[in-house]
This record gives sequence, C-alpha cells and structure tokens, in this order.
Amino acid sequence: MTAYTASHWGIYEVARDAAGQASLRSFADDPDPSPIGLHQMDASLARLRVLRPAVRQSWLEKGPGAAPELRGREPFVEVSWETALDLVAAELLRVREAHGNSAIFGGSYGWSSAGRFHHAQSQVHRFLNAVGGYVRHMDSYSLGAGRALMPHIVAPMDELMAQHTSWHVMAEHTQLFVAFGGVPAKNAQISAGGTGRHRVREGLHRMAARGVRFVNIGPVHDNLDTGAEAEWIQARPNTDTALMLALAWVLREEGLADRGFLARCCTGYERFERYLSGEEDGQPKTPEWAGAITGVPAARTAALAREMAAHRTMLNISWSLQRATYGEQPFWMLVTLAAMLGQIGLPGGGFGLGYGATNLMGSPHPRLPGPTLPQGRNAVRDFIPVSRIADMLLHPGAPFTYVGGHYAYPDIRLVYWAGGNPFHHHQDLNRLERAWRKPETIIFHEQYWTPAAKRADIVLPATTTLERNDIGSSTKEGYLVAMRPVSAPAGEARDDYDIFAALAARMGAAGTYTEGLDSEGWLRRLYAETRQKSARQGIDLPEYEAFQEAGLVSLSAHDRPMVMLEAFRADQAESPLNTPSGRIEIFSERIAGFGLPDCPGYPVWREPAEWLGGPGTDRHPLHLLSDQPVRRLHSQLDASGYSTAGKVRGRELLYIHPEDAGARGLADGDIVEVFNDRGRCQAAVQRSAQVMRGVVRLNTGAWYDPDPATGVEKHGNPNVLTLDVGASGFSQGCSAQTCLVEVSGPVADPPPITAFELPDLLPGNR
Ligand SMILES: Nc1nc2c(c(=O)[nH]1)N[C@H]1C(S)=C(S)[C@@H](COP(=O)(O)OP(=O)(O)OC[C@H]3O[C@@H](n4cnc5c(=O)[nH]c(N)nc54)[C@H](O)[C@@H]3O)O[C@H]1N2
Ligand SMILES: Nc1nc2c(c(=O)[nH]1)N[C@H]1C(S)=C(S)[C@@H](COP(=O)(O)OP(=O)(O)OC[C@H]3O[C@@H](n4cnc5c(=O)[nH]c(N)nc54)[C@H](O)[C@@H]3O)O[C@H]1N2
Ligand SMILES: [Mo]
Repeated sequence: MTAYTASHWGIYEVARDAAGQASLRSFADDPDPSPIGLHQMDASLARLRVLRPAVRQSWLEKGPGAAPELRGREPFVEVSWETALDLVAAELLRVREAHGNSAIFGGSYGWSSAGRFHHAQSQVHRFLNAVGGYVRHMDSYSLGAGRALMPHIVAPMDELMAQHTSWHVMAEHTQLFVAFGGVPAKNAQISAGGTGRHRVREGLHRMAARGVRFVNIGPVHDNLDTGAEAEWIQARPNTDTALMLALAWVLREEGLADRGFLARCCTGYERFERYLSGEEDGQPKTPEWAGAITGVPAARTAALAREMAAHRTMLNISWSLQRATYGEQPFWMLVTLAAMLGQIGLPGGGFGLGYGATNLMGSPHPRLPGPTLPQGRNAVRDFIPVSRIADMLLHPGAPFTYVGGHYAYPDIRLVYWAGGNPFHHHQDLNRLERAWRKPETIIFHEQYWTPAAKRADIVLPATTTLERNDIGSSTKEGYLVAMRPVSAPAGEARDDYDIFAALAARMGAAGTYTEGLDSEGWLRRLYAETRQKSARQGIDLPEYEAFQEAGLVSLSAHDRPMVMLEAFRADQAESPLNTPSGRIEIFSERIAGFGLPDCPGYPVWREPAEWLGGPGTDRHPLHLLSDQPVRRLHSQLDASGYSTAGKVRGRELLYIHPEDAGARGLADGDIVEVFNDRGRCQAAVQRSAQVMRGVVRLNTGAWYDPDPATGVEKHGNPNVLTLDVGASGFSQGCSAQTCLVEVSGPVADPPPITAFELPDLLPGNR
C-alpha cells in the first residue's frame, strides 16, 4: 500500500527502505511531476529549522517595543514552551487591554503549506477571532488588481479560474492562441493546496500538434513551450493595454467587431468606443499610436487583429500583467477585446486569465468543495488591501480608498504571522525594514529561520506537513490525499493548531478555538463535511477509514470538458452574470461612480509610474521583471539542493539581452549590482536573447540577505528594487512589475552569502 503526501507543487509517494527510512518519489499518475518537492527533506533545509521557541534578547530583557531597530541584528534567547506561551498570551492580553483588538495585525499573508486543516493562515485567523479579532487583509499579492476588478465586469476570479476552457477543448477547436505574457509551464508546477496531474506542458504540446498557431506577446519569450515554433511579438513591459486597444481599434475600423455579441452579452461598448475612436480625448487608439508606446510595428498589429477575427481565437493573459501600476487595465481590456471578437463562450474561443499561472486553469476536473477550517467571526472591522502593509505601519490613521470605499489605516502595536514571509513577498524591502520598526511586538510561527523569522521578536517552531496528518485537496485538482507524517517533528516543533490551542487556553478561549476537538477530531469532522457537500454534487467519497486506508481518492471519473461562460452565452436570461447589468461590463457604472482618475469606468491606457517610454530611463534604463522562480515556490525551499543548483556563485541569475550585457562589458557569471533609488542587489549575469533589449529578469525568492555594512542585498532578491505603491485607488494591488533599474559591474570581490546562516541563539530558562 502506498502512502502519499501533498504539497503545492504536487502529490508525492512516500517510500520506506528496509530500515524504515522515508524518502519521496514522484506520483505515478502525474504525467509531468515537479522535481521541487522531491527536495523537501534535504539536509540543507533541516539545518535551518527553528528547533525551540526563541525570543529576541532586548525584547526578552526590556519588554515590548525595546530596540526595534535591532530586529534581525541581535541574538535570540531560546526559552521553554511554557515561558514562550506565557509571554505570547500575556502580550496579546496587554495589547488587547491597552489598545483593543484593532491594534493587532493578523493578516498573516502567505502560502504556508498544503493540507486543508493545518493551513497556518486559517489557523491564525481562527485563533485571533477567538480572542476578539484582528486587522485582516483583502485580496492577494497574486491577483490584487484582478481579484478586485473581475466581479464587477464578469465574475469573481475564483469562479472564472475554475471555469477555464479545458486543454482538450482548445486542442480540438482553437485555431489561434494569443498569449500576453506566455503560458509559463514553470509556474504550472504549482497549484495552491496541491497539484494533482501537471497538465500544462501536455496541454500546450497537444494543441501545437493539432495545428494551433501560437503568438506570444511581451518582453520575454521562453515562457511558452509548445514543442513547436511560436511567433514572438516583442512589446515593452506594462504596455499591453495600449497594444490591445490598437487591436480593438482595427476591429472597429474594419467592421470586424461582433456587434451582435456586444449588444446581446455586453453593456457599455458604445461608451468605451468614444475613447477608442478618439472622440473622447482626441487620440484615436491606432496601431501607430500604440507602436510608439509598445515598440510593436503598426503593420503587425493590424494584421494580427485581422487574424484574430478570422479564426477561433483564445486570448490569454498572465497574472503578472496586473501586478503593475494600473494593473486593472490589461485584464479589463483583454475581456473587452475578446468581447469584440465575439467568441466568449464558444469552444476554444474567448479569454483565459492565467493559463499557466498555476496548474488549475484548463483542468477538466470537477470543482470539489474541499475541507475548510471555519474561521469564526472577526469583531474588528479594519482591514488593509494586502500589499499596503508598509503604508499601514508607517502611517497609522492615514486615509486610503479601496473598491469605492474610504478607510483609514489602523494603529498597529502587535503583528502576528503564521505561514508567510513578508521579507519575501513585499516590495521595496528597505521601506518595509523601516515600517517593521513600528510595532511593539512581532510574533512568528515558522518552520525555518527565514529572513522574516529572524526579524521577529518571538519565534515559535512549527511542524511541516511531513510531520503531521492532514487532508490534501485543491479545488479542481481532482484528488483528496490522506497526508501521512513522514518523520517526527524537528526539535520541539509543534503543530500551529496545538500552539494556538495552548494560547487559547491561557486566554480563556479554548472552547471557542478548539470546540473540544484535537487534530484528529478536526480531520474527521472536516472530512465528513466534505463528504456531505460532495454527495450533493453527485460525488461519492469513501468513509473516513476507507479514505485513510486508500491514502488517496481520485475524482477523474467525474472529469468533464469545460467551456468558459458557455451557459451565459447560450442564454443570458437563464444564466445571467452576477454583475449589475447581468452582462459583461465594458463600461461599469459602478466603477465610474467611484470617480477615480486612475481607474475610470472603462479600460484605458495610462502611463505606468516607471516604464521604458517614460522619464527615469536616463538614470535607470532597464525594466526589471521579477517573476516567479523556476526551482522553488516563492522563498520556500530556497536552501534545497535543487534551488541552489540554479544559482551561480550563490546568487540568482539576472537574465539580460546580450547587447545590453555587451554595452556594459558583462559576461556570463559576472556578479553585478542591480540598482535604482530604492535599493541595490547583487546577481549573476546570464545573457539571453529570450528577453528583449531594455529588459532584465530576476526570479523572486532568494532569501533576503542585506549586507549590514553597505546595505547591498547580496543574494539577488529583486524586492529591494521594486515599487511599493498601490496599482490604483481602486484595488491597491501590488505593483512589483513596474520597476526601472540600472546594472553595473562586475563586482570584484563579492561578499559571502549569509542568508542561510542561523541567528545567534543563546540558552535561556529551559
Ligand atoms: N517582486 C515580486 N514580489 C512578489 C511577486 C512577484 O511577482 N514579484 N509575487 C507575489 C506573489 S504572487 C505571492 S503569492 C507572494 C508569496 O509570498 P509568501 O506566500 O509569503 O511566500 P512563501 O515563501 O511561500 O512563504 C510561506 C512561508 O510559510 C512558511 N510555512 C509553510 N508551511 C507552514 C506551516 O505549516 N506553518 C507555519 N507556521 N509556517 C509555514 C514557510 O516556511 C514560508 O516561510 O510573493 C509576492 N511577491
Ligand atoms: N515554480 C513556481 N511556480 C509558481 C510560483 C512560484 O513561486 N514558483 N508562484 C505561484 C504564484 S503564487 C502565482 S500568483 C503565479 C503567478 O503567475 P504569473 O503572474 O503569471 O507569473 P510570472 O512568472 O511573474 O509572470 C509570467 C510571465 O509574464 C511575463 N510578463 C511580466 N510582465 C509582463 C508585461 O508587462 N507584459 C507581458 N506581456 N508579459 C509580462 C513575464 O516575463 C513572465 O514570463 O505563479 C505560481 N506558480
Ligand atoms: Mo501568488
């Protein structure tokens, strides 16, 4: 009998040798397994585990708020669990008493690990609700602008993600696939909660083999592997909206727009048309106009518009396009362009929002309502759009807007984090360092001594998925996994659940938090609920014991091909959208009503804060793309042998066009400094003609490693360079992809990397 474990990057089989020693193998049912997860047990990771509760020395000796500038720079004192839990409970009670629960930030953004019960973010939210509430976050770094926008113009992102037209349908029906930002198979290694079968490479290759023609638009070309030639139209970063407008202009000018579809299924086209034609602002959005912005020849744009109209065309957009200033616009304009083509709801036509961004999009599996830990009720109303954390800490009381509402940042005294790494995910990390000094207390649950854990006051050691029982499940991945512990907890690590249960007991909230159940009790309860919900969907799941026995349930018998928005297209009265008009909103009265100059009522081109056509290129002439890493998930497992094998001289690779490298006298493997006015990091040069001139690419996820003497980040973490402003007053989404830099070097004597060193740990009262 095979035992399994689930992770964001796939299901793995747990093998044991004669001595009982466990190891991980790829999942036999997976056609394209990811190697990332095979390295979860590397010794290089094990040595970075947090083994015992630890308290920053000044905080322990002098109390909350002591020497916040020393966070990340002074030793930790290791204490007993009893001491640590007493300190945390007393501090939560103190802050609650003195400032109220709205002084506690528990947004705690981050991917944590697969497993539906031991999901750290759900656990911390449930716990903080049980003790009176916390300041929460809205949306994600992934889809800040897109998630806020889509419900107003089509449908909520989660609904759309689960509805994407299946790969098989596209292989059958699509003739032309136009990708803004590729379909990166490297990203489809991942699905939140656990990939089942990796489908993207297979899906793309089958489409190409069936004769689908691919056009890849954007600054990078090695993000679309179809096994065949694909045309690359080089367009400057953050300018896709201008190009899409020009495509729309040609459709309109040449009578190729599907007026019938626009009238039947959409609202507001006429309003948008006044902008498109130039009636509104005097500027017709012609291919020549767009060419000056994007760098794409006008003739190619015009021809592409005609090709789109003449074929069954699928338009795809990468999520990264909305991780930019005015990030709503490319998503809105993609939907508008697809609406003008009139193929939305037809097999193989319409639009995709992120094929390749994770494995989920295009999978034919049923959408299973997987187990979820109930969160309880949050008595605090304050929130922030997730990527506004530094603004919140730096400017308590300052106003902000979000989806039409007006709010103010709360005054945070205590930060509680479990399952995320803000010194990975946030932009402009030098600014975050300054903001990080504001709270009196920062508490982390972590498995590893990450850069964020090193910058906390109290660190409580958490177990990994490989050390606990759980249920693995991910919407539309087609599996439920009975996750088995593979090894004993490292050191004194405890499950997040047990830590919160002990704290809740100290704070008189044990009943609310645990409802009298231990982990096993919760797993049984959550499974029983899932079983009931599935039965209502016509899916019979086995009893809990039989599920445990089998180790895994496959839902593939319920697979069925999907066509996005098929029912809506067929009958708008019977299956209306949940937008104010029930239709696709090319003009949104609601959004127009918010009166935001940076996000009006229809899609528009606006110059990004930093871009290759704007001011600032004199000093920082390169556009930096900080995309998702090939060899890890964000910062997770960065110390694994697999991730470090992708580095050169210990540093991340900076992909740069050979001519841009030549102009700076740089050769492969040179260590360079990438810089702008916000910061400076080192990276290793990798020349590549797969990025366009004027663009450099640096994966995210290298553990943040600033040199205390110089302030230079040594490891290649692009977030010391990125811009920390909201995408717009509408969504306040993350704008990481809007960023100009310059590159200099080579650096003669690069200092050693210290990211993977433990902090100084002193023995305390144990
Ligand atoms: N420049 C730039 N920045 C970006 C992006 C970009 O494109 N460019 N992308 C953004 C995006 S889309 C995202 S989603 C974010 C990702 O940002 P994060 O989700 O914060 O990154 P992770 O590295 O996955 O951090 C998860 C942390 O949780 C810990 N963890 C895992 N399991 C458990 C557990 O069971 N218990 C506890 N207590 N801890 C656990 C891990 O050790 C790890 O430190 O980054 C964003 N940042
Ligand atoms: N291996 C791995 N996979 C992952 C993750 C990971 O950490 N590791 N993270 C997961 C997460 S949390 C998320 S949210 C998704 C994110 O998925 P995406 O947001 O799609 O990921 P990125 O790799 O940042 O960007 C995709 C492509 O868009 C291109 N691009 C960037 N800016 C522009 C632009 O302005 N115009 C055009 N046309 N193209 C542009 C980039 O060159 C890149 O090749 O990935 C998921 N998958
Ligand atoms: Mo993400």
